[in-house]
Amino acid sequence: MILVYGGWPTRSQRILWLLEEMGLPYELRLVDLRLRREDAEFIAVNPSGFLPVLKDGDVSMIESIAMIQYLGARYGPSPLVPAPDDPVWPAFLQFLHLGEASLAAYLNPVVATAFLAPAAERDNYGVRAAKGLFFNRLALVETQLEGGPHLAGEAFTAADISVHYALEMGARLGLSEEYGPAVKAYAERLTARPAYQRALAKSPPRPLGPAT
Ligand SMILES: N[C@@H](CCC(=O)N[C@@H](CS)C(=O)NCC(=O)O)C(=O)O
Repeated sequence: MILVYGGWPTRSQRILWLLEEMGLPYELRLVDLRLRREDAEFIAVNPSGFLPVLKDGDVSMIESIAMIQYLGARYGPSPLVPAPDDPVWPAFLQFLHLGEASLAAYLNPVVATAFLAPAAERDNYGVRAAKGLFFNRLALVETQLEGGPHLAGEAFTAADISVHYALEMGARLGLSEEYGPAVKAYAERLTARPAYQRALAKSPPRPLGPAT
């Protein structure tokens, strides 16, 4: 049985949503991001202490985009994870990775600063630069969506799941007012998907920020 360590709001959303879309059975082991260092079982599977972790038999993985590629290859074929002979494959791969490497990853220091930094250090050059890089790359998403309903073309794929997580992360940081019209409409449309709603129902959102 596939086991996912995580819960809302973390990148485990990507994996839970994909598993629901693919109709694969899985178990969710909730890990509270704020208390993870005290969760000995979780720290044993990822000593660096970040989420999500995916376990599948002897397989143990700690990068969400790699997990998406693993699940598609191991349990596909699936239209969610197009194959190399599919004409949409290059666009799929590009936006699949852009969602983490060029969007969500830039927001990690913004989250840490917003929730953990002393008030006087919240608005600093590094955070402004990270937000600038996020919006610079987000412009590519806006342009792509002006040409079609999803990032790899007509069909919804896991590239949309990847990027959507970054959009939610930005929204939690109060950045969504600055999203373009195509991105705003797309974010709302994707959230209405039944598989997204099923995944969310299994893992009610927890607050970000330090445990009280
Ligand atoms: N590139 C990794 C990023 C993982 C990551 O940053 N996870 C966040 C939660 S969504 C986390 O655990 N942050 C706390 C930390 O890095 O210590 C992935 O895509 O899985």
